[in-house]
Amino acid sequence: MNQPVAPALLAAQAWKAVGVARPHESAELHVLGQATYTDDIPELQGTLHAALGLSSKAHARIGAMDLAPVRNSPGVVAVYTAEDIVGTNDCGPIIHDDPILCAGEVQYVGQPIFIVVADTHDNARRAARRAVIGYDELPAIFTPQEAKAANSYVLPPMHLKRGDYQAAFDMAPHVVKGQLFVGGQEQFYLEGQIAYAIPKEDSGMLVQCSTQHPSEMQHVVAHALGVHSHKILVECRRMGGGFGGKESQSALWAASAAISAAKLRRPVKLRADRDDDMLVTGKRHCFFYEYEVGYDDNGKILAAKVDMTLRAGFSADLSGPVATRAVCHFDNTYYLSDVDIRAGCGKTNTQSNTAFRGFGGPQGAIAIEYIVDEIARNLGRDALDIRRLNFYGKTERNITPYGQEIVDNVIEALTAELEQSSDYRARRAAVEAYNKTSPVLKKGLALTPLKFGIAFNVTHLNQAGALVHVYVDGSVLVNHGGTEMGQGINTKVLQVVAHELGLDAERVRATATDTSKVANTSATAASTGADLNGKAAQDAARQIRERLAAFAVRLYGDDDGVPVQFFDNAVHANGHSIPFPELVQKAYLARVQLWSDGFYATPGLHWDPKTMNGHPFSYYAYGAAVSEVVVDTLTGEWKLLRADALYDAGRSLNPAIDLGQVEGAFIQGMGWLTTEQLWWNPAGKLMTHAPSTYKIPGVSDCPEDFRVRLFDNGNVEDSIHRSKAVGEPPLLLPFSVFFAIRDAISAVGGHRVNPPLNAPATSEEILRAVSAVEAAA
Ligand code: MTE
Ligand code: LUZ
Ligand code: MOS
Repeated sequence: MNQPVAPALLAAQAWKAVGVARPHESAELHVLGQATYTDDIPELQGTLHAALGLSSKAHARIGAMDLAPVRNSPGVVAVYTAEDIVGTNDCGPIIHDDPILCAGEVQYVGQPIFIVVADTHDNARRAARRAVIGYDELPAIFTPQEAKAANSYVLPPMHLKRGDYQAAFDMAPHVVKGQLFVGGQEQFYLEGQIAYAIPKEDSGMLVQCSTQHPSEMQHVVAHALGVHSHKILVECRRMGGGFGGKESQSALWAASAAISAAKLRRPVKLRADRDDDMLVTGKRHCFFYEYEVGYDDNGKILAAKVDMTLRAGFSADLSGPVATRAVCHFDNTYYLSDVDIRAGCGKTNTQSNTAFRGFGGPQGAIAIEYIVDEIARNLGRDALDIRRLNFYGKTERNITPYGQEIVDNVIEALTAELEQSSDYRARRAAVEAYNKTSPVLKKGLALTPLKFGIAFNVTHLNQAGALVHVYVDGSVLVNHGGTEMGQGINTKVLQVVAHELGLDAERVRATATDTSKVANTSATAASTGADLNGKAAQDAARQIRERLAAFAVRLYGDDDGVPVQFFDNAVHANGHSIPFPELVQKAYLARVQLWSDGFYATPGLHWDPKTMNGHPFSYYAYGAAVSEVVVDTLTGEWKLLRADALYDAGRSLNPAIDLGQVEGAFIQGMGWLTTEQLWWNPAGKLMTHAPSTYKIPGVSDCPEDFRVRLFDNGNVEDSIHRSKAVGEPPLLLPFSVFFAIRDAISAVGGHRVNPPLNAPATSEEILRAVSAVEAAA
């Protein structure tokens, strides 16, 4: 017991493959243009190309349909409609209200009606335009407000309440009431939707697909073809971005390619052109809010009520879980004692909205931030002080409206650190001074916090599997259920495996996600990819390590209870250091199993969708950001001058990747709240269906002074190496940009009027708010 610590133990403790910044495993391939995306897979001889024929009406009964001109177009091989689908004509992920090909009644402009297969991509697209379709038009609903007025929902509305809202509201000395509209957002993955279906023997099908959810694609394709899942193999090496848009909505493309390939017994590729992709697929849900909040003289919230209506589009898709996440993020970092939160998934004749980074969380939280911002202005106080006053406590005021106790609250410390490092108070004074002498250009400053619950809010999805193979030469291959979309999951998972086996990360390789390797996987979503698959891969690697350790003891003897150590590419047992490949070689000859599967299910989760109560999240991630903008109040143009962001990635598995995720999410969220505007014409056609009219942030929109840091904080939960998820939560950081713009506008009226600013805060919207403030001041 009082022996000195064995040197091998000390060295083992110092060695690590996780928690170190290293490049993305495909970084070099990305830069060289050698990373293979689905469209880069060499095409097989006889490959055909499909395109979809789309509805030109928002809501109509299909009348006479003449597809002869399509069939007679150059290069066309086949045309398929709903009647040609052998199995189930459905690609809805939860509820079966989502036809692959529409029959009878079209529900939005852009809805697929038929598939045309031709010799080339171009011929297929040209042919698809030649259909002559008669429509009997029906009344259409487009906005969430219209849906609400018409009581038109894709799912029953949700309601979460705690305490006695009405009594608390009636007693409150002050109130704010209002409405807010926050627009949707196109995922704008750089690689569009694509699937390449290759028929195999005995009614089998291989589908190469850009998807966050290979298992779901497998199920949808199996159902559409009327075969069992074991006939279908779906593979995805990587996506050029998914951002939620390929969680469920890759299914239409996978199914259409597979239906065609099965009929023709030839490989069929379906690659969406950008305009078609944007016309057909769903986006982030826009939200319409009506709120009513009571507060005291200090700005403490006493009662809060919000009614949110989402634009679900024509079908349910993932709108239910999105709305649930919105309801569970309305509190953000604030304790709300007496609340009444409603959410309705408005049914509209538009694309079926779907997952997008944050998955309703950002939409839930921005409403309370808008309210807090108004309370502060009404009281003439700095919004940071009001935020702080309402923060969740650590030991009291720490139960969320849905009943989960918060045991990892660091928002106060994190905010204090950012307040200091960003020089918030001095800059507030400087902004005020600037605005006094600047009649046209107005500066604005805002600090906004975030809390984000980590886990799928559908409990059973919180599981993952992995396979680790150690080959006889000592090289290691890991395969897991997660998908790579640029976020670095493979890099993190291979670091975890390397760490477990004491190897440099270079010795471990990750391969394509493949439904024949790991079965029944969940979508790589809800930011849980590295959490779940990292744990599963660790489980697999650990089993191999244990077998190798037992084998090393057999060879070299026991070192009085000192465990065999794995580090520095070698195995250290009883004074011997054997290079890893050497021990592996010996183990193989001794017939030790050198591969293993691994599994993980997040413990402690439960959720009752009826009462909207339970413990839906494993833990919370936290963050905060400060943004400073200057707004030209005559033109509505603005610039982000400086942004400081602090994000709690726990014990980061890879700080380089995590910083990249925070920066990317910040800029993406800024685009959502400022420049990215989806616009449908009065007939319901989305007119912003290309980058020419839909403005995502460019490099020049990034702040020149951008200070992003990770907050040092180990996860209190036993997550993979005590890290925290990073994929989605930082999308809430640019709330600070939106509220800095609102602050600048408010300076026009001497901060006496709450600017009625909706999102996105485009130049037009900013000007509208400036005029409203001027009129009211
Ligand atoms: N980062 C990149 N580069 N590309 C993406 O498509 N998707 C985001 C986020 N970061 C995305 C991304 C979304 S929506 C999610 S849910 C997570 O990554 C999923 O990956 P993870 O769970 O492995 O973090
Ligand atoms: N829940 C969630 C989900 O919180 N995030 C998701 O991405 C998701 N996807 C499907 C079902 N539930
Ligand atoms: Mo991310 S929206 O959960 O795919």
